[in-house]
Amino acid sequence: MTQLDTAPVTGGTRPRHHDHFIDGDWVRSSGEIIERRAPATGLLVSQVAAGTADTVDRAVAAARRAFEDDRWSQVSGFERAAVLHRVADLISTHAETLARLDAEEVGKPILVARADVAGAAQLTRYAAGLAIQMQGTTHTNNGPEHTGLVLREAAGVVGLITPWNFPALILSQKLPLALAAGCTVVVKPSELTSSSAAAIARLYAEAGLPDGVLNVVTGDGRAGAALAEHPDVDVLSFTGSTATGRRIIAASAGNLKKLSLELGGKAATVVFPDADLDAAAAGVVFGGFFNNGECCVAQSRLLVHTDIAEEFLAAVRERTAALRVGQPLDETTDVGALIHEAHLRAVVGAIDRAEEAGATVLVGGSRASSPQLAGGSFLVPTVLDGVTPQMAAFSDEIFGPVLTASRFRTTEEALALANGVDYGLSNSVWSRDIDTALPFARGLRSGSVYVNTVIDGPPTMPFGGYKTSGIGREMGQAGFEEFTELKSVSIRTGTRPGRFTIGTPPAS
Ligand code: TXE
Repeated sequence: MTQLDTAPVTGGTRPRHHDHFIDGDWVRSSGEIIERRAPATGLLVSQVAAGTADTVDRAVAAARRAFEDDRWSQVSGFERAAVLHRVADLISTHAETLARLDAEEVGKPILVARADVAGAAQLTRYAAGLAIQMQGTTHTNNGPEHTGLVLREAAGVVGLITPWNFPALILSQKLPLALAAGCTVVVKPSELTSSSAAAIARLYAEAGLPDGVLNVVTGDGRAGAALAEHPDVDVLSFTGSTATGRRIIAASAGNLKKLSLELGGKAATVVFPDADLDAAAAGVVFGGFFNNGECCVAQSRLLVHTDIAEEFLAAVRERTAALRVGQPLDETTDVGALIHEAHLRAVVGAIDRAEEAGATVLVGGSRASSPQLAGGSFLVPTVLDGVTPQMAAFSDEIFGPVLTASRFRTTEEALALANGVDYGLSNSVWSRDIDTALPFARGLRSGSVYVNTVIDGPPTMPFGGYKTSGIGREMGQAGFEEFTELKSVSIRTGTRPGRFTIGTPPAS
């Protein structure tokens, strides 16, 4: 069975080292090394090779060779599904190891990391089903002598660039679906959290994925940029910041590659007076602080009706104050360490600026003071009240454990506030009245809406953004189709010659 390199999660003192995975081989690089320190302890936990444009070239060439012979794109969907099912089994077998790698490198609570890995296995199994279901359409609407076939085909070589907040999960929102379609892949994981991607690549190899079908180039934005601009990459799927998404659009212009971009968010969670207020308070706190708030679907803007604002905010404050900030690998931790010290400073800066602009801190607002957490980038979960649309905290993604609170009087005002930001990834609404909740959900300009629930839904539902939250969809049939092309084949039978009048020799 594949041994995954887990030190020092398992107590070792040697940092993990990850090389590039190209054409079935682990390629040791003699160049620059990027070090990763665990954000909770400052301990050096892993080192990755910094991929260059040359490394990306080699990986793309391997993926192209693998795409063009018969080892993957031309095998049956049933064979591809069998490999993906084996990968799903292996992810489940190694679930605890994968979860610990992500918890350590991201700083996220182990309970969240375990749920991520379970999600990764489920997505891989879902993708196996898609491999079998891959199908096009037939068109018999153009007369008896014409038959149209629309073939759904693998799009080619796919580049996947993933972020640090859900390393195993976001990789699995993309990779198995691309493979299910018959594509070959080059992955560039975040330089901050490469270990689970390297481990998952080993599991794909153990499951029998042919060499060259999956390649992993580690490294930072330089490797990502090389992949985004590579002329032989057909599709690029990216999750990360809107700023980097814009750079990727520009970089991809050379060969007009197909893009799928899942970018930032600034979700509103709207609470009406008739909501189940207990459930709503629990949902608001979960939505705001899940995964340390480092989450594109963080429900980071609470909009609460004035009639219940005082009572509801008191409940939210109480629940927030009860969250346990702690070491990521501690089973009782609700909120772990932020991704790195610079990010913690940026989040504290956003809180300070909101206060200067007139917001008040209901709870939290500073880094955790406990001596056990002194070595890491821990922030006390924070609720800011009195946040207005004029403040940056209302519209800018903070990406940390910070919930802003604003009030509304009418449904129209709530909808305008919810939609009044550039992002449109997700929102949520809490009301027991279907006549309130459903029209409100329909009025929201976002790719996902949660009604009386939060950050919820199976992998069969597409996920992606309106407005600056992105282009395209992940998961669901729509996510699968991002990795395919359609080919229309027109077939004519019967009296063909009579149809073509241009170039017909004159009758003599
Ligand atoms: O993201 P980047 P960062 C948001 C969040 C966070 C901010 C910055 O607000 O605070 O982004 O995080 C690769 N061409 N999100 O700096 O830079 C990079 O190596 C191609 C939201 O980590 O977008 C990494 O693999 N690739 C988000 C990936 O892009 C490039 C999740 C993401 O990095 C590149 C993470 C370039 N020019 C952060 N530059 C979400 N949607 O959930 C960097 N990369």
